[in-house]
Amino acid sequence: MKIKLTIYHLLFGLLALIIVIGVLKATPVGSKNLGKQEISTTAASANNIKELTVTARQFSFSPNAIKLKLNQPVRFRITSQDVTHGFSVPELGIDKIIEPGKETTFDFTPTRAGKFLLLCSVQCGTGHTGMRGSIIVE
Ligand SMILES: [Cu+2]
Repeated sequence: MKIKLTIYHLLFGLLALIIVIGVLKATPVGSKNLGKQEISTTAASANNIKELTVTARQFSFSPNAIKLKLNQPVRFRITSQDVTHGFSVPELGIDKIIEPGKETTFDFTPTRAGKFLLLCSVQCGTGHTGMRGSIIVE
């Protein structure tokens, strides 16, 4: 009888502990506020970044000469007016697929000055190989 009681006590204690942990996890007031702060900080820096809109179509980029400032982050917003294209700058490690009807967005910070070849990396038709441009970092 005495042993049974101890097991029941143990089980009850364990159950109570699980409930307490569950309640603590469900209401992390401090960490929730922290999460919100982090999100707003990201939003603030997101608003400060310079945005560049590029349009791809058969068989060109517009603009086709993109000027960037060294070490200054930019956000590319690229769309296609017709078929799937690529937005590729091999020397800068950029290679994105641009699907029609969908904006492709990515952030990029140029850390090398110079003129870099921009090309379409998706076979998009007869003029594909001529679909080129440049990224100029100064
Ligand atoms: Cu192409």
